[in-house]
Amino acid sequence: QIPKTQKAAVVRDKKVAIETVPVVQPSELKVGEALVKVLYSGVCHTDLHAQLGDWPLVHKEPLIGGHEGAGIVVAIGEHTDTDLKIGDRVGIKWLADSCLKCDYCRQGYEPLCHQALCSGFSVDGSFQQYAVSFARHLTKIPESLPMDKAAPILCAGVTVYKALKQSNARAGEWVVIPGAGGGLGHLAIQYALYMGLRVIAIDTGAQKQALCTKLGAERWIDFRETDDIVKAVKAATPDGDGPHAAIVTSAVGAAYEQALEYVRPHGTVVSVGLPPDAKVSADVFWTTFLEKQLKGSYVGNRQDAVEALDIAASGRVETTYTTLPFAKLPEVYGQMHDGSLVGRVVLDLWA
Ligand code: 8ID
Ligand code: ZN
Repeated sequence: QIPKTQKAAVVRDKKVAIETVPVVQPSELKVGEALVKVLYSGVCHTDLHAQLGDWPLVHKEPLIGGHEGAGIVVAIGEHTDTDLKIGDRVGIKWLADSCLKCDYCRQGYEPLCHQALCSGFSVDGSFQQYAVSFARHLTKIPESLPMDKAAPILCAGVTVYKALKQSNARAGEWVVIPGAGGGLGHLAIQYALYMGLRVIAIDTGAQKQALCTKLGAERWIDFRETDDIVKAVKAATPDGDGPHAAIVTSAVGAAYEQALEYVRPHGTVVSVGLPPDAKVSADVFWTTFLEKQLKGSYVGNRQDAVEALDIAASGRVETTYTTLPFAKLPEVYGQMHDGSLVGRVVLDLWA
């Protein structure tokens, strides 16, 4: 019942096209691998970076992108040590595999494993109807969470949830989210509220403003209409000292420029967005004198993924997305590139 061919979005030479490609058959799976029938996949800005080839990293070529895949296990490689069963609902996340034995994996820093493999980058991802993934890194999707709603949690959700944990911001404190109207940002607003934080959203345009406000951001700053971002962010907190943390989810470097300036003394800037060639400039005197911190946060581990999905299953976090047929992917990249996408797009692989 597994077909011989399928539809896949294939990147070649910085261009993406929907093609018909072979399906890896169950008998071809290696130990540790599982075949997942992908129902939905979210589209992350990372997929666009991969297509454009703008990161200082090399991906496989040709490449099938996608790393927010929600699907069903249809086959498992022989002799695989796993609790997964055929029919299980699972998520394919960015981290496709890691060794689980090294220093980093043992401490739960799985994304830092030297043997880490990334879905839709170093191995083919979820922009195909049948994806091969690794049983030990697939994440079970809670029964009560619909598959389309689960998809964006597998990268955007887990990433911002982890970043918020890394910020050390506690209930009652303020967090600013540059990029709040995008895929990661609109989920960051919701996870922040779930953690009891108060939210300042930065992005641009009436639609993103409406979304951020609806989701519970108490302050809105339009980066295109504001001359002095530092002043505006500081003024947005009751004592004028600025927020306790910034979760920067913008895909362009400009959003990083003032972040260390506007967080309050002892505040933390968590860098999440991955613009190529961007720099954060930190004034050594004031960073030291005011005890400010800059931290990078890169996706999350298996446990973060389970927690992020659980919170979504509770209904406290919900993706604002548009579901589109698979074939629309190139157009979605276009909108993402010009910044007009609000929230997330989820592709229906079978529409
Ligand atoms: O693990 C990680 N660190 C991780 C995981 C997943 C994604 C990092 N990322 C990276 C992506 O590779 C990308 O660089 O996070 C970035 C954002 O991904 P996304 O949320 O999927 O992108 P989006 O939906 O396009 O949202 C970006 C938002 O930023 C706004 C845009 O308007 C958009 O809403 N933005 C821009 I462009 N410039 C801004 C600025 N100067 C800005 N917001 C505030 N200030
Ligand atoms: Zn992603």
